[in-house]
Order: sequence, then structure tokens, then C-alpha cells
Amino acid sequence: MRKRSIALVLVAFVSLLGVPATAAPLFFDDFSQEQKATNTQLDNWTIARGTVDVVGDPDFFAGLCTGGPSPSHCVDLDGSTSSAARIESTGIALGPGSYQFSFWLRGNARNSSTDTVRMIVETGVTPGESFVLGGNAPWTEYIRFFSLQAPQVVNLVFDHAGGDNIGILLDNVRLEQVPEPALLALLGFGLAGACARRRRS
Ligand SMILES: [Ca+2]
Ligand SMILES: [Ca+2]
Repeated sequence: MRKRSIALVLVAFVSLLGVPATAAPLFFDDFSQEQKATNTQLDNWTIARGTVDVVGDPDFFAGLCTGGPSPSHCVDLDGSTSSAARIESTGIALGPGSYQFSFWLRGNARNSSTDTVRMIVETGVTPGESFVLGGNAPWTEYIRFFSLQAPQVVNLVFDHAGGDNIGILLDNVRLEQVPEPALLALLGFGLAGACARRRRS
């Protein structure tokens, strides 16, 4: 019985570590609400430079989003004007805390050339990070973390270099809060206490 209680605590604690604290993400876009088109606008993003194409299975450039997290729609960050895009999310108001930012990228899937996109959490939260992907780079989820000491409005930014009409594909952009270690420890103690009480009774 004691072993089972300890096992329960461990399972609960490990589940807490693996599951985001928030029920809903602070920002999420799988682009499924977009109209598929070349050189189009995006609902949750400002296109600050260049153009994007919204493509997807099974009817508009089928195959480009295939194998990704939500293949009905994804975004080619180098639109059909041959001017690659910089897209900036709507502002997201965040309080102090730790955050997980994740997104999926695939190489252009049409030629062997290499493309580069820079990801930035503005303003001043991260220095940014460049992703250089060969044309055949498979769909991959990238997960990054940052923390804020004070409330701040941030924008998620993807800035594709160059421009030749064929670019890196983007899907399922997500931002969520992650539990603080202190909070996790408190929850862990709480669970341990609950199990101990159950054992005694
Ligand atoms: Ca999608
Ligand atoms: Ca390209």
C-alpha cells in the first residue's frame, strides 16, 4: 500500500512536469481558419514585409503541409511575389513568469536550396535564433523557453531571409505558461501530504 501511494505521488508529479499548467495556450495558430491563397493576409499576424502563401491538403499545393501537425493549412513564409515575409503576431500581454514557445518548421519541400528564417520573441525577451533548413528538412517541432521579470506585451516574429518564391513552411505556433519550480514543489508536497493522510486514515 505504501509503495502504491509513493508510486501515485511520483506519477502525479511527473504528470505535472509534463503537462502545461494552463488549460488553454496564451496564443495558438494552426492557420486552419485562413483562406488558402497566394500572397494572402493572416488573421493573427501582421505581415510586416514581403508575402506569404497559405497552402494545404488536399486541395491547394497538396503535400507541402503533409506530415506536419495540422496538414489542412500551413504557411509558406516566402510568398509568390518572391519577397520573403516577416510576420509579427498580434501583441500578447504576459505577466512575470516562465513561458514555452513552440512551433513547427519544414524545409521548402520543393527544391534543394537552403532557406533561413529568424525567430524572435519581441521586444527584447530573446535575442532571436536563426533556423537554416535544407529543402528536404522534415517537419520538426521546435520548443523554446523564456521568462519575464515584469509584465510585457510580446510579439512572436518569424523573419524569412531572401526571397525566391519558395520558402520554409510554418505551422502550429503556440505560446503557453509553464509552472514555476516553486509551484511544482508546493503541488508535490501537497500531493505527498494527501497520500500520507490517506494512508493514516
Ligand atoms: Ca496547420
Ligand atoms: Ca527559398
